[in-house]
Amino acid sequence: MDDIKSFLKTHYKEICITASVGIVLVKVIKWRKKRVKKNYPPNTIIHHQIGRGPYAPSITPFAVKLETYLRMTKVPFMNEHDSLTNRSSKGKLTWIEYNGQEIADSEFCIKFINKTFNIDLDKNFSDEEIGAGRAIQRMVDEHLYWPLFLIRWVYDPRQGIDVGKQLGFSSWFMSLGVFFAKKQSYAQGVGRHTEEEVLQVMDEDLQALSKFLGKKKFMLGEEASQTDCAVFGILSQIHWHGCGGASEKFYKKYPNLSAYCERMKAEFWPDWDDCITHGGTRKAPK
Ligand SMILES: N[C@@H](CCC(=O)N[C@@H](CS)C(=O)NCC(=O)O)C(=O)O
Repeated sequence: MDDIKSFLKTHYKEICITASVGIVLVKVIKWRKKRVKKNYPPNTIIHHQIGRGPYAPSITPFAVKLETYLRMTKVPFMNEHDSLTNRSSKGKLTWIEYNGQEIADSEFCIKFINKTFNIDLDKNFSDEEIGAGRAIQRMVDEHLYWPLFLIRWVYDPRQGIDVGKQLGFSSWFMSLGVFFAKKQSYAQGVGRHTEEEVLQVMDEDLQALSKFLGKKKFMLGEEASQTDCAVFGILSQIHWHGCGGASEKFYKKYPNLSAYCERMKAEFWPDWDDCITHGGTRKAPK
């Protein structure tokens, strides 16, 4: 008995967290089971995303990336703002559905769109440019995302857009979010660095983007490409959603990135003001 008591005493934090996670998981599983599949218009991409953001169309870089691609390619699509609870088969937030077929992960979605609608935005670029574009996409999606994630969830969660407030999390739920954010970023690897090191690698990625962009209109040249969607998705979070003091401080050093964001917005989001909640003061009509 004493053993049990001392175990409970020393592990009460882990027990509480495990129990809370269990309750949340059971609720989500039950909810997903109850979910009724909706009928959508045929031959239309249904973009499941989490709802509009306060100053950019989403607080998720991957949703901004994918919707920018849908706009760039002009394929028929509609948004369904439900993916906070209705996640992809891979458990992530932005995904698409087409004539009942579900596709998860923004890059796989783009591949699917290209194949289905016979699109090749890369056709006017050289192999070297296409190769560089792929490397940049991987850098922003798979690396630069993580410092932003850590700033947003762990280092500075109340700064910038205050992610907990955006998602309607109570402070208890937010602590759970921070716990999982630490675990995820540790497993990915970037979360093993010190905060100073993380900010340093973030600055290096921004500098690389700025140097590569130089005076060009878009990442690969005068024409927009697939790469621009990933870059704009991530930069939109720094440019419009602040993400706390640290990222803004670095970002200010690269005015060509800032001008690039405004250019992407003007080119692909003429209805931007209808796609944001203006700091949460109103419902976005689109
Ligand atoms: N590789 C994925 C990444 C998507 C992703 O990481 N989304 C985040 C939101 S920004 C997410 O779903 N996080 C929730 C979670 O990991 O549980 C893609 O390109 O779609």
